Amino acid sequence: MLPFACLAVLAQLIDVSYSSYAPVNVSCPQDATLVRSASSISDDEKSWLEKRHSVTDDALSEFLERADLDGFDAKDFLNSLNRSITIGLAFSGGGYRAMLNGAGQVAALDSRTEGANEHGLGGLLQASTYFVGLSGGNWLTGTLALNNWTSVEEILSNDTIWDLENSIVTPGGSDVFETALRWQSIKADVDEKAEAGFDTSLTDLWGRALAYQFFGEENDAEASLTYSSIVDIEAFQNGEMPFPISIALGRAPDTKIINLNSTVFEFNPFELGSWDPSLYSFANLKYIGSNVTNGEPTSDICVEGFDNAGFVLGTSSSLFNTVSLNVTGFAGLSSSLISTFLGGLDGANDDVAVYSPNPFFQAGYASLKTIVESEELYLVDGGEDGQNIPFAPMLQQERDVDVIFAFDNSDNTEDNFPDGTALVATYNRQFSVQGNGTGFPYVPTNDTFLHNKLGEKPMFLGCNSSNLTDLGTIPPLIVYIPNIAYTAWSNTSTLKMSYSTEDRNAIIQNGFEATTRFNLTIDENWPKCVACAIIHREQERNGWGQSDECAECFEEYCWNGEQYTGDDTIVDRSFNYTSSSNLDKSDMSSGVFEITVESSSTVGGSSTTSASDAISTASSTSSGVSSASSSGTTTSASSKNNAMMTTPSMNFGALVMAMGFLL
Ligand SMILES: *[C@@H]1O[C@H](CO)[C@@H](O)[C@H](O)[C@H]1NC(C)=O
Ligand SMILES: *[C@@H]1O[C@H](CO)[C@@H](O)[C@H](O)[C@H]1NC(C)=O
Ligand SMILES: *[C@@H]1O[C@H](CO)[C@@H](O)[C@H](O)[C@H]1NC(C)=O
Ligand SMILES: *[C@@H]1O[C@H](CO)[C@@H](O)[C@H](O)[C@H]1NC(C)=O
Ligand SMILES: *[C@@H]1O[C@H](CO)[C@@H](O)[C@H](O)[C@H]1NC(C)=O
Ligand SMILES: *[C@@H]1O[C@H](CO)[C@@H](O)[C@H](O)[C@H]1NC(C)=O
Ligand SMILES: *[C@@H]1O[C@H](CO)[C@@H](O)[C@H](O)[C@H]1NC(C)=O
Ligand SMILES: *[C@@H]1O[C@H](CO)[C@@H](O)[C@H](O)[C@H]1NC(C)=O
Ligand SMILES: *[C@@H]1O[C@H](CO)[C@@H](O)[C@H](O)[C@H]1NC(C)=O
Ligand SMILES: *[C@@H]1O[C@H](CO)[C@@H](O)[C@H](O)[C@H]1NC(C)=O
Ligand SMILES: *[C@@H]1O[C@H](CO)[C@@H](O)[C@H](O)[C@H]1NC(C)=O
Ligand SMILES: CC(=O)N[C@H]1CO[C@H](CO)[C@@H](O)[C@@H]1O
Repeated sequence: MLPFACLAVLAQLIDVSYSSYAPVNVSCPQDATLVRSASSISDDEKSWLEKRHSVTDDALSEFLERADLDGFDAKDFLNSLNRSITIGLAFSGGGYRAMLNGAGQVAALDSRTEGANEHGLGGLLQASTYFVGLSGGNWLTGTLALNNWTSVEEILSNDTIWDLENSIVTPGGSDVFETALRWQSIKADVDEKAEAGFDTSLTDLWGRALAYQFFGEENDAEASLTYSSIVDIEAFQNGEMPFPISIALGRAPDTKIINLNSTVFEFNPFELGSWDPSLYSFANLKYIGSNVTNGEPTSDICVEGFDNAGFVLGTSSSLFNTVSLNVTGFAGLSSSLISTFLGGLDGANDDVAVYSPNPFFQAGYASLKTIVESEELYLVDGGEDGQNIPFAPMLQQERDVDVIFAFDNSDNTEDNFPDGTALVATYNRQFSVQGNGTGFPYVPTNDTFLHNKLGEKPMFLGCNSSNLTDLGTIPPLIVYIPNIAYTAWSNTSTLKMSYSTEDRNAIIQNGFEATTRFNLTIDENWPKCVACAIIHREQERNGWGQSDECAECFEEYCWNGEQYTGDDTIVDRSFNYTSSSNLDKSDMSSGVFEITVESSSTVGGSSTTSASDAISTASSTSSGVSSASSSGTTTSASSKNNAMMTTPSMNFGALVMAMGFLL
């Protein structure tokens, strides 16, 4: 045990002054308003898309040729269209489970991955336009994009990125000094932002800590790296990488987030904003942090650097609010420790990422004034409204997406597999005011999903446009790919904070297999069927028929549209997901499968679950949002074992607990 005082002395001995995390003053860009209406995509995105589409057209042509559909000439087909086919990828939330499964899933689409072209869907990533992540999924998309558009294979050969052997809370492992120094330097960075006059929140600490895992330790974990700096990456400028987007939710002060009212924000390399009527505005991302009124800077001095990369990735995954914070409620922890880590933080809103000043202050485009009237903007974890797969940016008609590949690594069931709840949330939202003309195809209910074992293989939704004419608009076709366990128990807890390199790699490999129908051994025609899904909306638009081969694929993979209404929905994992699975239920008690404590999700100020309760009894009561699958906190706490002591969770309560042990 290292006495706390000792740490304080240590901190003074070491130079912990870094100059780069705090935002800086710059002169404002000339005659530019910093906020615009969401009535279209930005001019920047438009001109970027031209470059990207010339790359995706070629990549898609190659992908379709490799798929080798009967009597189909890919070049002729694409040339006969008067537009480019737009493909989007969506990676769900679910902590490190989602990041790692997502890594395997994206590797299966990446022609840079060994074996992806031979027994996977290699080239699909190169043919995709949008690359959207939420929470744990945004750690994946953000790590790839912000490391100079690296690949999963490159990351695995790099021993500093995604080193999860030690948890984020105790990065030094058994080396308590290393851990103490790490937190000390994180604290110094956040203090510096506060000293520069900005409100800080726990998400600042969280985002800085994440940065060490995503960007390596050099340069103080890239303390000054911003999300908007993606526009400087050569691969982005040349249109050689897809358009990364990270999702978060807006929360008006003292409100709860519910699905139909949430404001879905997107961070993209150019902008931060929302298509939802409650905001309907986009702000120039590089200058958020500047004082503005309706997008007009209030002085000549603007601010840059607020969109710190770690902070943005932390915002999308700001899970702190799944356990309401009650700092004074922590028994047995010295108040000096707490005040050290919370000193200078704004106590009232510790559970959200604080964006102050609000870039949308008095913006004139919102139909609901709650967000634009506040001087601060509060953002929370992107999955809190149950929409754990980030579809929203790709359902906007302005973006004109043909097909979305949706990777669902949610933990809806007792044993942390998805049950399609995220699909239901997005389906329902289209009929609310916030839906605003977005369409989403009919989806199976969770009961149907479980009863019909729809989690055992990929599924196409919205196959037939003529059955979708009652919806506001014809939505993209959805290719849904769930987390399926073939060679590793990939259903780890959302709150599992450390992974041995072996387990990490096993889950990534399994993600590849889940995306490729077990390396095409279950269905060698899988790439053909994916090709059929990609070209389908264009065939429909042009009134071209589908080949027999594609019709067979649709028979195999399209949801039949029938809902199950009985009550036999219990899933017994002793069945094989497929006969090719190498796993057996008995493995579940060992290997990488692990059960850990979770607390039920509570959002907003009115439902409070004291963190100390959650920690000491692992049972919490909640009047919060029951449908929030978030990054996977649906399951009630009491049904899971208390393993908090050995598996610190990513909520702040555990962070303080762990520091308590350490010190
Ligand atoms: C930035 O400008 C504001 C307003 O002029 C000033 O109060 C603040 O001290 C400046 N910050 C720095 C770091 O110079
Ligand atoms: C593209 O082709 C479709 C179908 O042939 C047609 O309806 C549409 O007007 C065309 N759009 C443009 C911009 O040429
Ligand atoms: C599936 O393919 C991946 C990528 O080539 C490979 O790493 C993995 O070992 C393969 N799985 C099996 C079961 O052969
Ligand atoms: C980024 O990657 C490109 C290759 O895609 C390489 O040419 C360039 O040097 C890299 N830039 C940095 C800063 O590493
Ligand atoms: C690992 O990644 C970091 C950060 O991008 C980079 O500086 C370093 O050179 C990489 N190391 C290896 C061995 O590739
Ligand atoms: C949701 O939005 C509707 C329409 O603006 C409003 O009437 C309702 O009170 C909101 N519900 C919540 C819980 O904020
Ligand atoms: C922004 O406004 C706040 C509050 O009025 C002020 O403290 C700060 O100095 C301003 N920042 C700049 C860069 O003008
Ligand atoms: C926080 O915890 C203290 C001590 O357990 C308790 O008295 C107080 O009511 C709690 N506050 C809230 C907002 O739950
Ligand atoms: C399906 O979802 C509903 C609503 O969220 C929930 O009440 C029900 O328990 C779920 N069914 C199963 C089998 O999990
Ligand atoms: C077709 O539309 C009906 C509603 O009109 C819906 O209930 C059904 O599930 C849809 N079928 C498919 C395959 O989506
Ligand atoms: C599991 O797969 C094996 C091998 O294909 C098969 O023999 C067995 O019947 C399957 N078990 C279940 C419960 O489906
Ligand atoms: C298609 C559609 O309904 N668009 C609306 C979205 O919301 C904005 C702002 O409220 C309206 O102006 C659009 O007409």
